[in-house]
Amino acid sequence: MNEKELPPHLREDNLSEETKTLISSLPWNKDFIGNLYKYKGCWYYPNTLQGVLNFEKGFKPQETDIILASFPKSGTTWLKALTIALFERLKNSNSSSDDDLHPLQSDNPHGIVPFFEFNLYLKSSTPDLTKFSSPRVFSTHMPFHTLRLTLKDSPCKIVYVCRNVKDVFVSLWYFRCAHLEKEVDMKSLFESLCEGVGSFGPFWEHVLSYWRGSLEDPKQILFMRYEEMKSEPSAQVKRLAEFLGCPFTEEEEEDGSVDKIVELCSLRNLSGMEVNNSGKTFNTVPYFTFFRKGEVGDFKNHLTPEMENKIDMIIEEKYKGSGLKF
Ligand code: PAP
Repeated sequence: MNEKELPPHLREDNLSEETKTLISSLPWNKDFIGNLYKYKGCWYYPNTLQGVLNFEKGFKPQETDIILASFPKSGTTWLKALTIALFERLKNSNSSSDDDLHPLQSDNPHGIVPFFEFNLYLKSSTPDLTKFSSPRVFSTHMPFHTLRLTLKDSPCKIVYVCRNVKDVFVSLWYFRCAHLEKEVDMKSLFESLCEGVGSFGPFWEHVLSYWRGSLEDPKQILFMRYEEMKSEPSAQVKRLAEFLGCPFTEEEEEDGSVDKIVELCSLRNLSGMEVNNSGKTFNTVPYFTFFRKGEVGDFKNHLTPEMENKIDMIIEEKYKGSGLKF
């Protein structure tokens, strides 16, 4: 594949000399996109790793920061939209008129809440963060054990969204096919996921790092599940609002504010917006590729019984004794 066709975070053209030296000592692998390097237990494409290293070097947390974390394809876009809408409602209660465009109508959730490693820190360890007002909301796909080293003892809040790995896999396959504009071999993507070798993998360690973190400190980490957000959206949005310190008032609950946010952030509504059909991320990924079916259990239309069995066995082994169930 021609490197120049890839979004910047998947390429290998932005590495400092220091990073080149570092990666020459790291475990190495390769997939259909390019080289992967294992850093602190997690696999990264080279430029993404540069973003992680820049973040580690330069990020200074503030106490009020909010970090939205996930393994790719677990509900990141949705969680970002809900968080944006929850804070926006606080601003809007008195000051705005009906003609004001909601932020979600003028930009995609990824444009409003950038990733540390793909966007803000991709090229520099000292990006300009002055445009973020408090609470600053950021996102990441890094595992918690990496994130926590940079956050040190900061009390900033982390929301992690987790999704059934089988649906994550199917979603990832569609996403890769869409942005590479070719049909990616499903079997080899499946094998890499099972072996844990893939961008931000292994999946199991990723989920477990946040799961354990949330058990240790439930005030700092909220562990959410895509499946619960689908089956009881209002309850989950209220839970998110409480954790973020902006709970719904009784009055709001009575006037249907919760349902309005659920509706505003629904897949149907967001994917129909002009901005999400025409724009691209900082990394040139078209916004529309973040919206597809949004169903629980779509894996049943794609995985063979053998594939399902294989994943079930891995899940059982990896999550044994952790209290985490799918
Ligand atoms: P990312 O990690 O690359 O940002 P992410 O948003 O986590 O991607 O995952 C995309 C999935 O979330 C897609 O799932 P699917 O392929 O199974 O359909 C996408 O459809 C789904 N999704 C995006 N927005 C929403 C939403 N508002 N509600 C529910 N699901 C959504």
